[in-house]
Amino acid sequence: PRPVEALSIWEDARAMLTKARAEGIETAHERLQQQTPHCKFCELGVSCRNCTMGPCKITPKAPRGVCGADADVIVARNFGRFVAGGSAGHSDHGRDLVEVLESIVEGSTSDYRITDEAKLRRIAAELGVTVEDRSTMDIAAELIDIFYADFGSRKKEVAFLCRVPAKRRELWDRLGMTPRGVDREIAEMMHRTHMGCDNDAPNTLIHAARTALADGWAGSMIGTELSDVIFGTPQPSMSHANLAAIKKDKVNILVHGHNPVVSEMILAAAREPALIAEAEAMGAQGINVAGLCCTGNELLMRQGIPMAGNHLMTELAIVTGAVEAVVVDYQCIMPSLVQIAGCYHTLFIDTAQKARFTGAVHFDIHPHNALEQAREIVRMAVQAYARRDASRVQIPGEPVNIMTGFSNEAVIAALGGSLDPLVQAIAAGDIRGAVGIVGCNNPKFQQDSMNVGLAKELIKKDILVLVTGCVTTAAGKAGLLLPEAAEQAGPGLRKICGALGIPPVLHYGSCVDNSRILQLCAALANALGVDISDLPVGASSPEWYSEKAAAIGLYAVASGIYTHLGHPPHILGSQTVTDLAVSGLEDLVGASFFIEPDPVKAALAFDLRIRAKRKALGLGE
Ligand code: SF4
Ligand code: WCC
Ligand code: FE2
Repeated sequence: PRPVEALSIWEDARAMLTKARAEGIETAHERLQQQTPHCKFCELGVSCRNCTMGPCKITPKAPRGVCGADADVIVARNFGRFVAGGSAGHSDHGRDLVEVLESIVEGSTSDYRITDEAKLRRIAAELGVTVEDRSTMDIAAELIDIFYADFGSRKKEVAFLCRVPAKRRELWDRLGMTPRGVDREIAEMMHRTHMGCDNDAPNTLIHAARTALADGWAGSMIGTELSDVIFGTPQPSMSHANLAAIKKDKVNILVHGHNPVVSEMILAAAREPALIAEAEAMGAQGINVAGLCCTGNELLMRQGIPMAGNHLMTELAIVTGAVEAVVVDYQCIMPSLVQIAGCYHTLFIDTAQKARFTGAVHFDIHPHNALEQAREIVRMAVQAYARRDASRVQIPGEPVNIMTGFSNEAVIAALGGSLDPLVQAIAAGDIRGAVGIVGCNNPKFQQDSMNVGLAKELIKKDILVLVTGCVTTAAGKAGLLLPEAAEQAGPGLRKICGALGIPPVLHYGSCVDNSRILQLCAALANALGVDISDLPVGASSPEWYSEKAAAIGLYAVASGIYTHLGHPPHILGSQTVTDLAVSGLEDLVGASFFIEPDPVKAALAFDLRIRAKRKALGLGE
């Protein structure tokens, strides 16, 4: 086995990997070794299973599948479906929030309510809904119709395109990239990639971009905005991160997955005095809820709940032996968690009909029964505390403090009510540009080495960093989400952070909250009267693994944002597709991908790009 030092940069991860090995528990790292070397054809994207004349794989001796599809067509089709999968994930998450809002309006739930009425009214007005002299529920009802329609086929474009700079919208119209409806684009991608349909790789990729844009500017954006409406718009607050967020003397419940709909209820139940009393009666010092992955981000942003870990920490969190229950909804939940939980007293509880895990305890959670079900789950966790084996408990290290809660609303408030001070700071060169670092862990990389390495390099160059998803915990554990981290930034960024009391790396939320970054870029472009592709900004997913990350990367590029990936998607088997991704898209949409495994070199590439964009805007370097 590889030394644990090579697998992760973190002490808490290394300690738990060592414990897992001693206890005979297998993790993603071991399974990656079992899977290596990977199938070369799949890695290059040149295998096709889209019909039963195949499966086919492209080789120099067999350059076409049975139907005649060549490597370009097969790679483009596979990548298109990959992006459709990712877009479906975020967008179905967004739809779930529309359904919760609908339950609120219909009165079929009292567990959820509209927390940020002002935001609901603001969004409605933005989308052309009459808000004067109307009740919030009335407005909400109309908004629900608009958002449901965004998923369908009746529209020419999704609602939030009103936020996109005019130049960009014209460009999308010209290219056939304007997203019309979320489900429509996803379904059309499945159709196009059926045998005998879209057999022109660039054409398939344009639709892949349209599908991703439907995710970014509709599915994800609806998810973010309605989460704020229902659970509150994030405001800056303090919390902490790493495995020490798990408490030795408390009942520990880890929430994992993505949507705040379930995890907010678990948290609400865990805060109820009666259940806390039950925990104390079991000899515990209370109930501790900590987060994993994105639902952790959601609770962190709005409720200050600590983050136990990101993607590659999810197995290791259970290995502490101190977790009573892992409660999941959907996405990024390794099925191996069921087996690892089974090695301890840990309950693994799934809550969504669309994400069941063999061997899990299942709760069917819906808006009308959510809090009641959450209470039952918390009670089970409290009872599991009695079965904890103290001799197997090991919680490594001390938690690291973090500052969280940077919604655009919070940022604008911190700037005194408008984006102008930020525009001025960019114009003056104190902040030379901004890069969103987002996405995952992948056992193919030393955990968080690139996520953290890139963030550190960028802030040195006076480039503001925004983080979401699993990069949040990485940046947090590295101490970068604290105002003190400004000491590691260049002089300009240090000055601005000092004046505002903010970190040089801002936590912008979960993966669907990348829509907040899109919205910010659009607002900046509109403020300057330019297109998003003219801005000195970039995006990066250094250690990405998921279909969702590919969709995010593609909507970023299609929105005009130069985007870094630490490793390529499965497209290298097609020169046409690869060339388009890393350069051809630049001519079409004013941005492209670049692939770079070295964080120092990636930061240099961003630096060059930002330099060029600043010059073009007449801002000096
Ligand atoms: Fe083979 Fe074409 Fe069928 Fe794909 S669609 S499996 S390339 S015959
Ligand atoms: Ni978003 Fe990546 Fe984490 Fe999952 S939770 S692992 S897609 S970054
Ligand atoms: Fe996520």
